[in-house]
Amino acid sequence: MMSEYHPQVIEKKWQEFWKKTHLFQVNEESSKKKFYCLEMFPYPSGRIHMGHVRNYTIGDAVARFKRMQGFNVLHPMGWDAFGMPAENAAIANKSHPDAWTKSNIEYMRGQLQKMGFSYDWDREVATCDPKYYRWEQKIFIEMFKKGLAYRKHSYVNWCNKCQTVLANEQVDKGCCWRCDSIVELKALEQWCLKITAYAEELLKDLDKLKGWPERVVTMQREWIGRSEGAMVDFPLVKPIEGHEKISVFTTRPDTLYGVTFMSLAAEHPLIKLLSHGTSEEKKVEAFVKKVVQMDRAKRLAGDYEKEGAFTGAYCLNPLTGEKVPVFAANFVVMEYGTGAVMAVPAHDQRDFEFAKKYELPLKIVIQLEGKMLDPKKMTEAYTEEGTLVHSGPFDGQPNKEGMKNITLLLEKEKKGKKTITYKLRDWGISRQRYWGTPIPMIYCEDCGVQPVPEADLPVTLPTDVQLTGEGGSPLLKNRSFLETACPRCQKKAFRETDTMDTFMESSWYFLRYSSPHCDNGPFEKKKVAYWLGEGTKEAGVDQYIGGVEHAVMHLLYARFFTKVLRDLGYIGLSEPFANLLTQGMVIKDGAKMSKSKGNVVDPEYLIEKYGADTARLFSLFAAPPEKDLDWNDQGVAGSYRFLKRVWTFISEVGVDAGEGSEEEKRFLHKTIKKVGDDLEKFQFNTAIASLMECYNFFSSQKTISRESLKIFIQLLSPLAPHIAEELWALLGEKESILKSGWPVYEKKYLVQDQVTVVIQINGKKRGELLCPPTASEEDVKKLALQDENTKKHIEGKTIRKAIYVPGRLINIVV
Ligand code: ANZ
Ligand code: ZN
Repeated sequence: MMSEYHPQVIEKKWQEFWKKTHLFQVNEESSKKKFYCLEMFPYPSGRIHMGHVRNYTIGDAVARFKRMQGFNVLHPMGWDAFGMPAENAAIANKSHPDAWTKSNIEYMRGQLQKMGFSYDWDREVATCDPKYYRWEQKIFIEMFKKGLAYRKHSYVNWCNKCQTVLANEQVDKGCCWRCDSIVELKALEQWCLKITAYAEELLKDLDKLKGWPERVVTMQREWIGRSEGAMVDFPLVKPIEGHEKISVFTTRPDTLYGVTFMSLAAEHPLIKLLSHGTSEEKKVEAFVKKVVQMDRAKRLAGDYEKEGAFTGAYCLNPLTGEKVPVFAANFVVMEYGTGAVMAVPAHDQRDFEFAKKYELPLKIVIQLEGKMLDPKKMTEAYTEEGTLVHSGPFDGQPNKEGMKNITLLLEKEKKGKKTITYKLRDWGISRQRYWGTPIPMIYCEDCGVQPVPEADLPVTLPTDVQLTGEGGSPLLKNRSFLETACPRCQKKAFRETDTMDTFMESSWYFLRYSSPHCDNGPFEKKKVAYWLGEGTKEAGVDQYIGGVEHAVMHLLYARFFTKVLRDLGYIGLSEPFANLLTQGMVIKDGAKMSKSKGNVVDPEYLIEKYGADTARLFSLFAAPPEKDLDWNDQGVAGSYRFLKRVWTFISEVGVDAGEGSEEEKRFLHKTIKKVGDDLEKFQFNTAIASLMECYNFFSSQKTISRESLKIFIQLLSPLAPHIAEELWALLGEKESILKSGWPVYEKKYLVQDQVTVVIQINGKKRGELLCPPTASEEDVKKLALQDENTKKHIEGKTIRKAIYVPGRLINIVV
C-alpha cells in the first residue's frame, strides 16, 4: 500500500470505472429528490481552456456533493455547435464546418473526460445535429403562427468583417462582440422575435429570482429599461397626408410648457417629407447621411457634440398652441419611444447643449424657491425637482403633481396619454451565414411568406457547399437547397437562406437534456416536469453556472424562450434557472487568459504534469468562484503537494482500529461542519483550507482512526474525486465513494469548542454560561444579563459595573 502518488494511473483507472458502472447515468426516480446541475455548454472551438476547467470544476464539485447528499443528480454536457469560427476555420483550412466542428467535439469530449467530470454522457447534445435543430424550426414556425416571429425592414447592426447582422446585445461599445470591428447600420429585411411582448413579465419576474446574483438582475433590469411617461401629439403647422402630427414619448410631461423645439431621429420618416422642396433640403440630406453612419452606441452614450439640422417645418405645442421648429438631431435614436423628442432645453441637458449651439430659446418651467433660475446665466440644464412656473393653470404645483395633472389634461383633450416604454428591442435573429439553423420559411411569388410544413422538417443544412469567404452565404448559390415548391400552390418558390442567431439553440438546450433522444417533440413533457421541478417553489435548473458575460443576452433569451414555450403549451414553467452562479475570469499576468494575449495555460499540460485532481483543486482553491482567479504556477504546485502529502500520509499512517481520541473527533466534526456549510455556499476555497488544517492536525498524530480517515476522504471527494476513490478503496471499501453518503457531524463534539464562564453577582456564583472562547466582553455581559437566574438576582437594582476575566468569569456588581 506504500506506493507513490501517480495521478495519471489512478485517474485513468477511476474514469474507466465510472464509465463501466454507469455511475452518472440517471433516470427519473420519483422517490428521490432531484437536483439539476448545469454548466453553460461550450462552443467546440478545438480545445478546452482554463475558463472551461474552472466553470466545469465548480459544477462538478456541486454535482458530486449533491449526489453524496442523496439527490438524484442530472448533470449533462453538450455542444453549442453552430457559429462563425467554424466557417472561418473552414475557409482557412479548406475543410468543411461540419467536419471541423465534429472533430473538435471528439477532441474536447476526450479532454473533458480526462478531467473526470461526472456527466451523463448518454445525454450529450450537439446543436448542429438536425435531430436537435428540427425542433427549433418547429418552435420557430409556431412562433410565426402566433405573430411572435415576423419580418421587419429596419436598420440593423452590421459587421462588415463578419458579413453579418448583430443583435443590439452583440454590440459592445459600438464594436462587434466577436471581432471588435466597428459596427455600422444597414437597411435590411430580417426575421425578428417579439421579445418585447414579454418585456413586462421579464421585468416583473426578476423579483422572483432570489437565487441570482444581484448584479445580473440589475443588468437585465437596465437592459429591459422600463420608463413611465406620456405620449404627446404635436400637430404639424402644415400637415402632410398621413402625417398630421408628431408624436413624442416623454418621461417629463411636467415640462410640456417649456418646449421650445422638436428633435427627430435622422431615420425618422418625417424628415424627408418635411424638408422636401424647402431651402433646407440639401443641408438636411447631408446631415442625415452623416448621422446614419455614426455608431449607435455612441449616439446613445451622449458624450459627443450635439448637432442637428432645421427641417424647415413647425409643429404646435398641444397645450399652448405655440409654434415649435422641427429639427433633425444626432442624439435621438429611431428605436426608442417614437424617434421624436419634445425638447425642453431649460430642463434637459442634451436639449440645453443643442439650444446653445443653435441659439434656440430657453423657457424655464420649474423653479426652486429661493433659487431663481435665470436663462441667461444658466450653464447647464436644471434637472431637479421644483415648482411649476409659466405653465398656465398648473403654476404653483409641485412638478411631480404637475406631471400627473398635465397627463390627465392631455388624456381629457385626446392630445396624449400615459405610456410605458421599454429600451428592450425585438430580437433580430437572421444571420447571413451558412453554419446555423436554416430558417424554415419559403418565399412564393403568389402566396408570399410560407412556413415549411411540419412534415417536411427538418430543413437540413446542405453539406455540399463551398465556403470561399467571399460575399454572402453559400446557400444563395446552392440551387438544390434554394429552389423548392410553394407548400400552398406548388409553384416554384425559394427558401430563406438566412440562418438563425446561435443564441436560439442555447435558449432551450437545458430542456432538451431532460430527454435528449426524444424524436416526437423537442422533449418529453413528463421528463421536463420532473427535472425542472414544474409546480415546485423553486422550479427550473437547480444550479446554473457560467460566465457573467452572458448576464444579458443568453440569460434573457433563455428566459424569453421559457415563457414562450409555456404559452405554446410545451412546459409548465416560467423561469428556466432557479439559481445562478456567475464565475469570474481566469487572469494571468494581469490580463484575461486568451490566445490573443499569449498568456494561455493549456489544461492538458496540467493534466499530464500534475493530474486532473490538482487542476481541479487549484481552480477551486485559488479564489472564490465569483471572483477572478489569478493564475500562478506556485499555487498549482502547492495544490499538487497537498494531494501528494494526503496520499503518502494515508498510505503510511498507523491506522487505529479504535474510536479515535476526543481531540481527533473534535477536529474531525468541526471540519465536517465547515466543509459542508462551505460547499452549500460554494465557498470551495475555505472548504479546502479547513481540509488542509484537518490534515495538518491528523499528520501530527501517531495514529488516526480508520473512521476519521474515511470521513476526511469523503469530504475531499467532490473536490478531488479520483484520489478520493483510490484512497477509499485502499481503506477497504468496495463501492464508489459517491454512494457512501455525506458525513454528518455530531453537535456534541462542536460544543467542546466553547468555554464555561462563571457568572457572579457581587462576587457570589449565581450561574454558568457556555460561550465561544473568542466572545467579547460585551457579548458575555449581554448573555449573562439574559440569564434567568441572573435576572432574578439583579431585579430592581442598578448595575454599577461588570468585571470580566476572559474565558473564566464575569462579576456583576450591583
Ligand atoms: C422631454 C423631456 C424633458 C425629457 C426633460 C427629459 C427631460 P428615459 O428615461 O431613458 O426613458 N427621448 C425620448 N425618445 C428618445 C429617443 N428616441 N432618442 C433619444 N431620446 C429620447 O428617457 C426618456 C426621455 O428621453 C424622454 O423624456 C425624451 O426626453 C428622451 F426635462 O422628453 B424627455
Ligand atoms: Zn404559392
